[in-house]
This record gives sequence, C-alpha cells and structure tokens, in this order.
Amino acid sequence: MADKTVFQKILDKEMPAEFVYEDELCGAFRDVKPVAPTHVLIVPRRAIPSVGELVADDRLIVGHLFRVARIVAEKEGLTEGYRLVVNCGKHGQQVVPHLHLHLLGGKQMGWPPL
Ligand code: DGP
Repeated sequence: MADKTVFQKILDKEMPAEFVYEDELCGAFRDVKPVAPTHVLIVPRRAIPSVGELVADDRLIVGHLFRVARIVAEKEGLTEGYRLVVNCGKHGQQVVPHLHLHLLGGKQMGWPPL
C-alpha cells in the first residue's frame, strides 16, 4: 500500500489540524498556510490522488465535496461569496497528491488567478 498522504494522516487523526466539518466521506480543516481570511481544505477520506485520476465511480464523492463546500461556507459566514480552487498536477501547482478543494473567502478575490 502507498504511503499515506499528509491529508490522510490528518483525516486519520495521526496529525493535528483544525477541523471545521467531518462526515463519513470527507473532512474539512483549515489550511496551515492560509491565503485568505477563510482557507479551508475539503478532502475525501478515499485517497484519490488528483482530478486527473478521477473515474466514473468518483462522481458521488466529487458532488459531495461541493455540497460540503457550501455547508462550510455557510458556517464560516461567507455571505458575500467565496472561491473554490482545485489544483491539478505540476502546472496546476498541486503539492499534496490527495484530491482537495480549497475554499477561500472573507476578502475580495481578483481575476485571473494567475
Ligand atoms: P495544493 O497546492 O492544492 O496541493 O495545496 C496544498 C495545501 O495544503 C497548501 O495550501 C498547504 C496545505 N497543507 C500542506 N500541508 C499541510 C498540513 O500539514 N496541514 C494543513 N492544515 N494544511 C497543509
């Protein structure tokens, strides 16, 4: 079995993190290096490496992550909106090879995000 990702260790409570939401399919915890007043990572318990490795059976969990993003955004009081980011691979600057949504909010975002 492949080594656990840092996110798998956090979800398994082998490493600390500040959780804001958890259920049987995923967990959401604050990013250790926040780039916005609210910066939460929403991570499936199943260690899917990236968007680039999604398969048809993953569609329910992907939909669930978006629903949890909405729940967390409401809990965080992001009434003016927020941004969801998914980095994929080298050009996407993905660092942790475990699928995750970044939920960013609490400030005005710019565009493009480059
Ligand atoms: P990405 O580039 O999409 O793979 O972003 C990974 C994010 O994970 C990055 O914003 C920093 C965050 N991160 C990395 N290691 C840890 C950790 O040990 N704890 C927490 N809470 N966040 C982490």
